[in-house]
Amino acid sequence: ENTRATLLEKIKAAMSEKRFNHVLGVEAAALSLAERYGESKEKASIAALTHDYAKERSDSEFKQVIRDYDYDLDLLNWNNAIWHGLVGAQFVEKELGITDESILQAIRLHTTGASQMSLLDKIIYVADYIEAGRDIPGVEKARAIAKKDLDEAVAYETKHTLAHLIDINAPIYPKTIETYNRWVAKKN
Ligand code: DGI
Ligand code: FE
Ligand code: FE
Ligand code: FE
Repeated sequence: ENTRATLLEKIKAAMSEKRFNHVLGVEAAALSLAERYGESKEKASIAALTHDYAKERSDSEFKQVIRDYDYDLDLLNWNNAIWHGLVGAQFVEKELGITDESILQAIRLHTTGASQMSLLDKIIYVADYIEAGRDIPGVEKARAIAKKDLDEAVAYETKHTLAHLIDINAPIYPKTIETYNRWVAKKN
């Protein structure tokens, strides 16, 4: 049975103490956004606690899941940064028994965002960026925006993440571009 205590225990066992503290910070930020914007706090809590559950899995585990569960095989050309959410939701479903599709989707989209995002998707995407332990340049601005306009916070985070990735010559996953086009460029 998935009481909060058993869920926390499984999550703690799956990651470093540093990452576990990040997850608790994301939960606190997500609960605050859920309160402010009218989302289920229980869903926000579970999605936040599980969003990085698979992040410390090996590349070979991800590749096996991509092959075994009929994911787009182009995913094999990417890496943990892209896999741990998009494919990581599969581990959350299978190992933690979480079947709520809205929670699984928020986990899938938490790194890249998407052109279409539910309120819960936006809350997890933004909470991951603004949680109290984060020390990203501009995070204070992101926190202030998140209190006023969640869509604007999605846009701010997307723009700054993309600018950083370009700065370091990182490959951009197509879904990240889709998120930029919809929420930053506001292209229909
Ligand atoms: O798992 P977290 O560190 O809490 O945060 P995250 O899941 O939002 O981001 C993980 C990493 O993924 C972060 O370093 C930014 C990076 N990322 C996001 N979009 C893309 C990306 N990396 C690449 N190469 N391409 C992307 O499109
Ligand atoms: Fe993540
Ligand atoms: Fe993020
Ligand atoms: Fe995270």
